[in-house]
Amino acid sequence: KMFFNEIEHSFAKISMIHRNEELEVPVDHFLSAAGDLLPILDKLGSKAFAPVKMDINGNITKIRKKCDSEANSFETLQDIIRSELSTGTTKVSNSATDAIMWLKRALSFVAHFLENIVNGEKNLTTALQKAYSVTLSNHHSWVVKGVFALAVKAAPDYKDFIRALSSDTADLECATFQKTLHAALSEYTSALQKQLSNLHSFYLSNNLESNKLV
Ligand code: 6S8
Repeated sequence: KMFFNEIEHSFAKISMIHRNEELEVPVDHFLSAAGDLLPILDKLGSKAFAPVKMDINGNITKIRKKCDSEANSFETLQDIIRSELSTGTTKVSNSATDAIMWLKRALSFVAHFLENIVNGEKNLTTALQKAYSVTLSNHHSWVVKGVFALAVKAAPDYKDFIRALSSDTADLECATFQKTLHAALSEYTSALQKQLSNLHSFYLSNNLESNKLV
């Protein structure tokens, strides 16, 4: 394996599922792909990322629990939300609808960050700040914005980030390797963007997007 060392389940390999005329996001593969981001945060090594990891992991766990607790199995994330819509439980505390919304927001931040990298940004702080300002910052109070500002200071430099994505034997200076990594990152990011925008449309059309700040 030359790149994406830790990633077994890639967003790039997800096939969307047909429901009527629409495409929807498959539960299992999407949650596994989200979970595979967490070891990368570990590799980046900072304790500042622990709360971030817990947040993503917590939402994955909530969604999986919801699936395990129901007799009927949910194939798509939209299936889960439709089930909560039908029982009027989208707004109860710890609803799967809320967990999917926050996972979607976190991943949208990651996708914008990666898009900035794919477009040539080599300053990770800049890439993270730009991504934050168009995603999570819209849902954060000034207190959490302060937490973000602190966490961003623990961002690794570009080289360490690339190393964390790559296998131990990869030659990071090799042009062929760089091209391959760039292509893989680009494919990964656009697949993720597509799945998130599909989910986001579903939230908007069902009026499920909350505008409460945390
Ligand atoms: C709301 C909210 N969650 C929570 O209150 C806030 C948590 C902490 C936010 C700190 C933000 C700091 C980000 C710093 C990132 C720096 C990383 C650098 C890495 C290079 C919700 O929580 C619950 O989720 C929900 O379950 C429910 O309880 O109201 C609800 C109740 O509250 C958030 O705002 C989500 C925060 C998620 C941050 C995701 C960051 C991912 C970061 C980096 C990943 C980079 C990986 C590179 C991968 C490369 C792949 C190829």
